[in-house]
Amino acid sequence: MTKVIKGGTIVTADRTYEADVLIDGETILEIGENLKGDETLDAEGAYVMPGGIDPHTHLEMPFMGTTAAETFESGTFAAAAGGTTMLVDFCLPGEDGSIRNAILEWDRKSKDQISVDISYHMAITGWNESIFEEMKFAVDRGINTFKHFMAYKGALMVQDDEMFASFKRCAELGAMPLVHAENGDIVAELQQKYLADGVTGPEGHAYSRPPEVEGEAANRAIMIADAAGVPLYIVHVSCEQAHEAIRRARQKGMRVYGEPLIQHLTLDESEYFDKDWDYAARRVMSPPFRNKEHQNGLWNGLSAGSLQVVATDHCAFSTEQKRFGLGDFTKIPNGTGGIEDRLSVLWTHGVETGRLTPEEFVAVTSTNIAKILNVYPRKGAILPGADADIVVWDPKATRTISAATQKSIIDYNVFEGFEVTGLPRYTLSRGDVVWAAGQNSQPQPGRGKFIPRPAFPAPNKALSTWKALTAPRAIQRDPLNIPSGL
Ligand code: DUC
Ligand code: ZN
Ligand code: ZN
Ligand code: ZN
Repeated sequence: MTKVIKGGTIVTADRTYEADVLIDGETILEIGENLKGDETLDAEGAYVMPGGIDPHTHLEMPFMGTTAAETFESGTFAAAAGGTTMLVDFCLPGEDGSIRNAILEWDRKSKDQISVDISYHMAITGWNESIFEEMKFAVDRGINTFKHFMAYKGALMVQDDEMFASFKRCAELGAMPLVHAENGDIVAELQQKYLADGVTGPEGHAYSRPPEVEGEAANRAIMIADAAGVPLYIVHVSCEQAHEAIRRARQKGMRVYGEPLIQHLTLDESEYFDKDWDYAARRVMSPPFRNKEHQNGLWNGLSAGSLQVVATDHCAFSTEQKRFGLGDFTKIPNGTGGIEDRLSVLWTHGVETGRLTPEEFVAVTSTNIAKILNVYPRKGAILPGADADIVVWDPKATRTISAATQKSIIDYNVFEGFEVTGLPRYTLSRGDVVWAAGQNSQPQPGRGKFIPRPAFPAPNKALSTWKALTAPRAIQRDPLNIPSGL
């Protein structure tokens, strides 16, 4: 069974050209002119792009005394409706701390529900050497990224020695560490200070997590990764302090990647102040939304290449769940959604405004992600042999974002009222049309697959600039690589 996507303009991360795409079963067979297939999808007036990849979601994840309400079924339906064909979800060990059991649990929960493809990042929430054996199991199963929380003291937070041990093991296994960069000790103390001062509402969340705590943690994680000789991916970069750390590291030759969220790019801290409690609490996430200056910095980073990908950190709670934090902002479940709206909001606020080219849009929503997470060119590419994960993008279609019409099962949307231009006409996942504008039909739960992401190529000395730890004594330099003056 073949399909041809006809009459569209193909946009990849490096070029834009007119051609048809012939799909045979699950993969792209040919790209060229006047192609014919058993079935034709009309792409006149549309762009044909690699399907979006959301590198950061938390579906049905137990967190802060409750469980994220977006399910694998509703989350992947929302993804498909928004042009996203793969997501990378965070797999979190349970009470027993076992990575192996966490993978089995995530497989069990997701298998019959997912309608687009997924992959996992594994969370490291503590350290002992037996975890190393389990990390091997994860890497063998195609999980090549390990997330470390530097915040959430008393729950998920890891200490520097635990991170260093884990990062060194990542280096050995050809895996890459990820960090949630916020200084959890300082956050915990600021939370108590604001509560003691009588600040109990959602604004206290923003006050207690200032950009400085994020910048400090980003710098610390970069140093630890460098010492361990491993690349580093910093999730939800929200401020200039963290961005600056990444920029500086990259300039020095370190492989450090930064992931801003569509929320931080378009929503600012005014969402927390002088608003009703529910409105503000629905927007509580970590890190919190920042001011316009930080926001502009993130946009600049995307165009300059110092930030490489755009994610959502989709971790969605109902209003009822948010109300667990009435009277104490530290108990408001942290998280917002965006899985369905990431592409259209980024197109509207990025491409339509001239901040990003269409090619850059494809790079930051798909291709760069596939490359950084080692699943390219199976995903993130319009090339013969690649999975036919494609979005036929109508740059003229418009929508007013609203919880009333979304596929997500959450009772609100942080982008409520946003007017967007640019929406999927068709979303294809491994050759199947999983979304067609106007048809509104739900893709088949369970058709999505787990996509293994193999270990990265052999650890390489080029991954570290910290010669002091690896070089023979005679040529040791100080940690900043400043010549010793001899
Ligand atoms: N931040 C959130 O807002 N939610 C989930 C986890 C996180 O780090
Ligand atoms: Zn996080
Ligand atoms: Zn998060
Ligand atoms: Zn997250």
